[in-house]
Amino acid sequence: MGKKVLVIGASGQIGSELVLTLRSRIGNMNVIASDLKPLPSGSNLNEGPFEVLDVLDNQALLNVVNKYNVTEVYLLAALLSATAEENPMFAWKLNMEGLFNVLNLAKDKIIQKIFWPSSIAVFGPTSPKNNTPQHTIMEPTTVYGISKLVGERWCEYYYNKYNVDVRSIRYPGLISYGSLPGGGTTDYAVDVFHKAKANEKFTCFLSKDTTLPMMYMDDAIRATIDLMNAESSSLSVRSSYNIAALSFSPEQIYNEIHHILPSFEIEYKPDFRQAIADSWPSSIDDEIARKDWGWCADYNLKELCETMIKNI
Ligand code: NAD
Ligand code: AKB
Repeated sequence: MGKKVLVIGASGQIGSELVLTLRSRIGNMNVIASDLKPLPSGSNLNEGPFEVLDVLDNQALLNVVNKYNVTEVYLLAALLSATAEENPMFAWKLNMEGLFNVLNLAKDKIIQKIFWPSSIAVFGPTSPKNNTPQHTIMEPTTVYGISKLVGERWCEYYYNKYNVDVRSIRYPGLISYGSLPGGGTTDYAVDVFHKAKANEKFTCFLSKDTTLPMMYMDDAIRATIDLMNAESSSLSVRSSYNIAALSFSPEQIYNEIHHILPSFEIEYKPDFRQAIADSWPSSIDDEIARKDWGWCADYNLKELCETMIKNI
């Protein structure tokens, strides 16, 4: 039986790009996209199967997995950092129960492999801020970060205890033009391009010198697929891998965009997301991902800005 992949949360910022890449590699019919929300007409996810699916509905999840003989699940449904702070109990429920529902499918040998993303949000104010190592102090102060850190611990537990082949990456803030981000603290770094292209002044919700780890979406998708294709024996981390590409502040990205669009203006009005950003690393050490499965980022800040401005 061939590979059949189910992507849960497929209409989001990552899913909408991941589904297209997976379909181009293994065929449209072998990648089942699913989301809580029905697809809008004309969506480019319409080229292959799509199911309306709530990951919290265990029976509905099992039905979809059985219907398509799914072998691998990419679980992307979650509340992100800013939205999670506004609804902590629901964020905990979605981020944890969704993960358990999928982990248990693998524990019961119904599926063979899982991808579940973690985040740089697993680190907190007591973690080293620069070149944050893979293994270090982790005391996250956001509900999102707590749910991701606990999720990582469960992934490792399921691997050790039940031999569940679950793989994970701690994504930094992801930047893409294909779809809008869904409620994170790094969203400003996508919004800024939309305002610049619309010739409007941008009000940034972080202060100008807040440096965070970021990555262009193509690099993140490639990392995800490379990790999923890596030999199991080469993976020394079964919680979640640090990966890094670049780090910049709002002022630095503004300067880069301003170079290309000289009339673009920005102002800074930090809100509650400033405290979240202040608790996160500025840069990440990804040595172990490089060594284990050959991870290496492609895009630098200049290429990222040029690509975003050209394509929005
Ligand atoms: P997103 O908010 O853009 O997309 C999430 C999707 O999940 C949405 O389409 C939403 O409709 C769907 N969804 C919500 N509840 C659902 C449910 N109960 N059942 C099924 N689908 C549901 O998020 P994203 O940016 O694509 O992030 C995907 C994953 O990657 C998340 O786990 C997130 O924490 C992680 N991550 C993202 C980033 C980033 O910068 N985008 C960085 C680090 C980690
Ligand atoms: C967020 O800002 O919540 C996400 C993330 C870094 O996890 N982009």
